[in-house]
Amino acid sequence: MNATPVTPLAPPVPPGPPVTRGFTGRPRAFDPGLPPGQYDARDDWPVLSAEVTPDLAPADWSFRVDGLVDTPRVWDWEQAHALPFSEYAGDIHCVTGWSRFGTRFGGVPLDVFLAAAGPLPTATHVVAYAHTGYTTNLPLADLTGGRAWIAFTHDGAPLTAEHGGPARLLVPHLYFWKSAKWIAGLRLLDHDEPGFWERNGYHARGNPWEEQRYAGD
Ligand SMILES: Nc1nc2c(c(=O)[nH]1)N[C@H]1C(S)=C(S)[C@@H](COP(=O)(O)O)O[C@H]1N2
Ligand SMILES: [Mo]
Repeated sequence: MNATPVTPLAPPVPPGPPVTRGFTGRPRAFDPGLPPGQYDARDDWPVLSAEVTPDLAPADWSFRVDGLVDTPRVWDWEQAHALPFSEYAGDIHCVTGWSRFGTRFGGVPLDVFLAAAGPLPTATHVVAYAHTGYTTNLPLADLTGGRAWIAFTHDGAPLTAEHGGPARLLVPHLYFWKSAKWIAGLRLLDHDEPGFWERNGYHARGNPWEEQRYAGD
């Protein structure tokens, strides 16, 4: 089967006013349990990809940690699956406005990969890069403390290609554009270096609870 082509995102799309639900005429459900300005997408899980979905087999997937580390490391599919797994059960938030309650992802905590590579004391930031060339930057501290994963499953099933399978970064406490699909590696740096959306005006950190959507927010 061929990979499904997805509509590329036009850079950068402001979230705009909430869309009304046609048949009730009521605005979308803004939920007090969600970060400001977000609505509950319910069962809908939109696909948002700037690139065409790659046909990336597990055998062709690898994950590197390089840059300011003691030992640059690379894991293939089997090596990564020999590492301790854990689950994330909770919400995700896209900067375009949709959120999903109670998602469930499985994977390996980033702490495990980082401990193996050994970040140097000078490392403060990370550029996450995908097998497709997509990049996004994050403070190193946002990837530690059991808050970030290399995710292989969603609801117990292998991650589908359009949602980043075979493996994606998952950093659910930040806006979802930080969760790079088809993740290939992390480069540790001693400074912040904007990634794809960040060069196009999006915020360097992207904390949804502080509504850090755009640079300057
Ligand atoms: N490689 C890659 N990763 C990406 C993106 C992308 O365009 N390419 N989009 C980001 C954005 S804006 C969001 S909201 C989520 C979307 O993930 P989903 O398509 O599984 O919902 O992936 C993020 N990771
Ligand atoms: Mo997004």
